[in-house]
Amino acid sequence: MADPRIESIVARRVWDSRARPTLEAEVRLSDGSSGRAIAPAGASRGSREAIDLRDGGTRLGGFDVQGAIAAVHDRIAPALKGLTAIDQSAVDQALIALDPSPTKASLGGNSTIAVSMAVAHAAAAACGEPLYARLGPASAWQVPLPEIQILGGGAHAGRRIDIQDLMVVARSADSVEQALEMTAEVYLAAGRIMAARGPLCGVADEGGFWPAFDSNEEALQTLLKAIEAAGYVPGDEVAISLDIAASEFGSGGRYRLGLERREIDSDGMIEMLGGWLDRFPICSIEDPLAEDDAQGMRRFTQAFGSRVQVVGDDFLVTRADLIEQAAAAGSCNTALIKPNQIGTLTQTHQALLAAQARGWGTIVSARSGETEDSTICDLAIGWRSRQIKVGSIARGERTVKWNALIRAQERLGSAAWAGGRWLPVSNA
Ligand code: 2PG
Ligand code: MG
Repeated sequence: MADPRIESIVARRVWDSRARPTLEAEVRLSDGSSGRAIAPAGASRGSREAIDLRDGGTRLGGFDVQGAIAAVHDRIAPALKGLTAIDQSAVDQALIALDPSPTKASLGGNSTIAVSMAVAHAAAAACGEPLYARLGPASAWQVPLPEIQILGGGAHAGRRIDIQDLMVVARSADSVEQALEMTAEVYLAAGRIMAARGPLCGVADEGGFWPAFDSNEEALQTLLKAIEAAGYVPGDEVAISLDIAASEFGSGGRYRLGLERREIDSDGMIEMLGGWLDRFPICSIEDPLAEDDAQGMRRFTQAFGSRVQVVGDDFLVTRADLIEQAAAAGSCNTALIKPNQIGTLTQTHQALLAAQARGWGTIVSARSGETEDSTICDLAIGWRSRQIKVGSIARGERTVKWNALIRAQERLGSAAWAGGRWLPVSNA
């Protein structure tokens, strides 16, 4: 039978976890198979990442996506019609040819990533395989180690504290099942501790508890207490992972700690974070300095890169060229991989391969605005990314991803588990 070709592409408006519109693409193939995917949306965005094409104005806060939907119908669909769906690279090249700008400035990364992922799902359906099975050889499939948010902050919690994500990694877990159970125990313990201190104020955008604290460090102490209260050995069994998201409160080498009402420079940040690495069992730290602070990022990595995973998110924006530059400069040792930061699956894979080729770690990541789309789980498994980041263990747009990993682990068996013992702990 001839390889199925793309027959039609339809885009429609659907909704994300922040009551904002987003775009779903549905691709139909000549053999009757189909696939769909939904674009996620970030709140703490790197300035060099692909744009989200939004309508602007006052309706729906300016977030409507009629323009992005029109871009799919008027420009993308005619260009992709007739292409072989199982040749993802050719499909993505056609998308890139329509908008070669690194930020997908005219089509929007939301339009292109929804279509790129929907084509991949349609091709998998045509082949009768799960998507991850088409992304790499069976010997490479791996169920990734999750980092899971317990407390939300920064741009996801009205900047109530400066740090954005306070997460845990179940280092000693023997399966993703166990990692999720351990994380749930920590989450529930954190909820009890916070309720005992005063009213629980609900959850932040990614399902972690709303951070009603007087300082950033108090949030860290609470997380440590929650790990202990859940009965785990901090560091050895359950370690802390932070996303500082420093670009949200720092630029030009100055960092404004809103909650503590003080401003520090790059050295001050490195010193403050270094103190946390000494005092808390931290295994990973993301965007410790702002995206424009290449010097600071290099100095931080030189000082602490052997003790902790240093992750670039806003700093690298899933771009292979920026990952190569950072590796050459000695900045970061791990790349966060977000498909909508670059806009096609092929370019996302190139970024992941660039990181892996330099011996770096990779963390495939969701966004703060999410839906029931769980494509990133397939990417992490099929591309053998050792780690994954999805937000918390509460709210359906998060648990749909964790539950997908549970099913995958069941199918692939315990040998496919990435494990977590290999991650260093900063104060061990
Ligand atoms: C991040 C993500 C997820 P956002 O910064 O890593 O926490 O947030 O999607 O808002 O960029
Ligand atoms: Mg981040």
